[in-house]
Amino acid sequence: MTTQTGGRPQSLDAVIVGAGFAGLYQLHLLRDRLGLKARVLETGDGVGGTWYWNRYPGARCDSESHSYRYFFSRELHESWDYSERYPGQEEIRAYLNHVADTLALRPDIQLSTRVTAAAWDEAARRWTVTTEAGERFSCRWLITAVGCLSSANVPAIPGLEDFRGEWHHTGRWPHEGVDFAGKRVGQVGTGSTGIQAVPVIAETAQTLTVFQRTANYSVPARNGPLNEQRKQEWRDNFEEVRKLVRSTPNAHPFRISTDKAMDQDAETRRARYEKAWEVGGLRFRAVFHDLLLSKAANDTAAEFLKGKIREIVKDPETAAVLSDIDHPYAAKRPPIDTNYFDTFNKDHVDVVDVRADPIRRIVPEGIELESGKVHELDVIVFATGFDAMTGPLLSIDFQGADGRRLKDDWAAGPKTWVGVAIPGYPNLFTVTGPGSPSVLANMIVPIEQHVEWIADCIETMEREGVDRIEATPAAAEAWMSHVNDAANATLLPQAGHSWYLGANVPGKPRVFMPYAGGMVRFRQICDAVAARGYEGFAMGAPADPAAPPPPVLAELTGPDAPPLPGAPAGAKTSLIEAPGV
Ligand code: N01
Repeated sequence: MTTQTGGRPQSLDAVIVGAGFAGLYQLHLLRDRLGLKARVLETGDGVGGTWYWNRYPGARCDSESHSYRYFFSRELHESWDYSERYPGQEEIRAYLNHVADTLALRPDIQLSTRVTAAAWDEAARRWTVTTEAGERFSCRWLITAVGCLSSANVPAIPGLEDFRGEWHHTGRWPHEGVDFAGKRVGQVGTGSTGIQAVPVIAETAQTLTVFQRTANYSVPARNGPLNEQRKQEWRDNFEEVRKLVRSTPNAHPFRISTDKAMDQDAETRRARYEKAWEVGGLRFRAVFHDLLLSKAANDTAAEFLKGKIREIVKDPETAAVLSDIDHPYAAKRPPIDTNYFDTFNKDHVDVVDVRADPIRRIVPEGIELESGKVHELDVIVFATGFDAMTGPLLSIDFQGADGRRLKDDWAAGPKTWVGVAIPGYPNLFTVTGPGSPSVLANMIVPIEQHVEWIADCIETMEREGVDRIEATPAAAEAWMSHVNDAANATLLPQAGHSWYLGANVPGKPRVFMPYAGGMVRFRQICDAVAARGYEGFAMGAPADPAAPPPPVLAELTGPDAPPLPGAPAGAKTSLIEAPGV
């Protein structure tokens, strides 16, 4: 591999940062469809992105196998079977390696390469990308495929450096694994990750103490092997599944009911929840249309789920701690599990309520609480989440037009035009950036949509000889205001401590980052932006700070908006009809 550490940077048409689902597909399109000289730069020493890093015990996707895969190629689809209802981390990583081999992507992926900075050169109309090792690349197009949840958030608890045992963050799990046998393990965090890890860690640990700050709902995943008949069914129904995931607001392969919880009598409601509990998984969210729109509706689901915790967990005090949930169901990302609550019935597993008695510090022997009680531990597992959405982007020192810096421009929160472009940063595209539906949907679908939209845009610019494209400030302002309106039309902001709002990272601005207006609406808006000659963008010259907001947004989201694609005749299109999650 030729690289330059001094002198002239290596020249490419496009640099893609990250070799997960987004980066691999972006490389395929730019190189194999557009014929560009493109390279992926990836920090890890293998492909896989999220699934390369998150090797913690129990790591598994919450999207169902037949929907958690690329949909752009039938051949690729037919060349791969997952073995279980939900794909495990190892299998997803194997799938992405299979994709890299099948599409012969490896020669254009540079591993073990962390991008640290990127600077826009206005005169040359190119980006210079710099890596940690000091290599430099010059490119016309720069695409970040860095994921939404890739900056591990290790809480700044004093004393961690003095801890005598070992500690690990789930998002940076050692490749050789961690041996818990005979060890006293403490786990901090009970989000989707923590809830997956607890039952598996408990299988071998001598003791497991779970430090819970916010109690959480969880629905059984009902994972299990897929038999041959089911695998064949998914192969045969490729087109149907593809159509389905592209037609639902959350991009999952099931429809959200049009029935409202409060229109049912209590008995019918309960029967519907019971059935969804048996079916398992994120489908529980789809039982009623209004679960994220009406607090009264949500309360009925919340009470049902809290009741289940009290039924499963035998010790009433433990059950009370685990079911003392302070936010509406699904206002934070709803976890699904395999035996999570049941695990607390084991004698060697316990929960500590660190909202009642907060963690004061880490001492050499373990974790000390405000009350002075010390929990002695050999291993601490931080299942404490991520500096989500903006973290991975801000870990790169982006210097845009006129020397502006992204960390300054986003000091009060991120600003993008349809999640994909940032005013002041020409020719930079952010796959599933802040303001995209991303994490509120089955990720593969928004990733494919963004990657294809970016490839189409670059293809148009290359064909038309446009060497510069930049989102206007007014487009980004209007979009973030719409993202905010979409969130406020739901109960999502009511989980005040959620990472959707950036509330899990001290000092981070509280801005609702993902787009809750649904994937169907989002695709419709992005398609219209392109069809109308890239509205909201300036082409060939710097964006005019005084340009008006793009009319496309008001036309597609205002009171006279046309129906969403696939909506029944006569359906209205108000924001609250299309919430994601
Ligand atoms: O992280 P989280 P995660 N002291 O931020 C607690 C995706 N995912 O890794 O809620 C004590 O949700 C924190 O407490 P609180 C999915 O999108 C997908 O679990 O801030 N506790 C919380 O309990 C998910 O949403 C899959 O009060 C502290 C936990 O740590 C996202 O990743 C599987 C603390 C963090 O929960 C992130 O999930 C797994 C402190 N100082 C995850 N700091 C798939 O299926 C934090 N906490 C694809």
